[in-house]
Amino acid sequence: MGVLNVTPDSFSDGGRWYRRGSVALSEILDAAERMVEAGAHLLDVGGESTRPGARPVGVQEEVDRVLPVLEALSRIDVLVSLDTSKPEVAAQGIAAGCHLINDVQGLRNPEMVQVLAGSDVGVCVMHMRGEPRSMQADPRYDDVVIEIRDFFERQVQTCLHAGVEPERLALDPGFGFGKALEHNLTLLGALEALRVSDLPLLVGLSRKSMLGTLTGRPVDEREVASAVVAALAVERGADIVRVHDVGSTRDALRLVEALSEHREH
Ligand code: HH2
Repeated sequence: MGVLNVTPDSFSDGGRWYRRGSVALSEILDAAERMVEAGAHLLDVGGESTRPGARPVGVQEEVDRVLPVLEALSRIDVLVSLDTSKPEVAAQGIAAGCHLINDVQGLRNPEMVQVLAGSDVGVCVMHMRGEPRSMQADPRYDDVVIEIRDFFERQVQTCLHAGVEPERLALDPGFGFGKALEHNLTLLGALEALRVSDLPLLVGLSRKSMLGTLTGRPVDEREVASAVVAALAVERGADIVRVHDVGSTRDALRLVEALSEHREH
């Protein structure tokens, strides 16, 4: 899953495709095509940054950012995901043809569940502790794996009761969303233990501050670390990786695939 943020303030690609209130549509289309050529199967379009401390945006502002991009992407052959937690934005994205709603608030808003139940798109349910404004202020868990697994189980049940078929669901532990470094590392080491009902696991570690802490590198120098950690995540059970650098991730995943075929020899 390649990341395309149409925001002025995302932590790594903020301002790249969205400047002075307007969407750089032809540039974003070029970037999308490059990601697809590099091996992305799915592109994740986001109109609101969720980095710690980010300013929330209103419905209309988010729609104005993402809708032209969704319409433009419908012209290329790729699955498109919309990263939103607002049911009104999701409804408009679905009408514009997106294939998946990626909700970093994990369907906290019951209206989101209703919008999804009335559609046939895929759904990524991500775990976030608290709100982006304050989520990194001393997050604590008794047992981070059990708490996130319980959360997944509850949200899956909510979806099933509302009529969202299980084949449409993917689950994401939400690395860096209300988690300290030790929680992120524990989760990465326990991915399979998070799996609920055999549903696919999505993970987003690309360029995140955890990688900065571990390597000492600023956000624009975390490509290698991101590719390595994506490969490790896939080895440990991740089914979808959300990344900014598709080509290097693809290389790392090819190596994992080749090596795992020869594991027993
Ligand atoms: N991480 C970010 C945004 N959306 N969605 C899922 N499912 N999983 C993630 O880990 C995830 C996500 C944060 O990264 P980014 O979009 O690059 O930054 P920002 O939130 O600042 O736009």
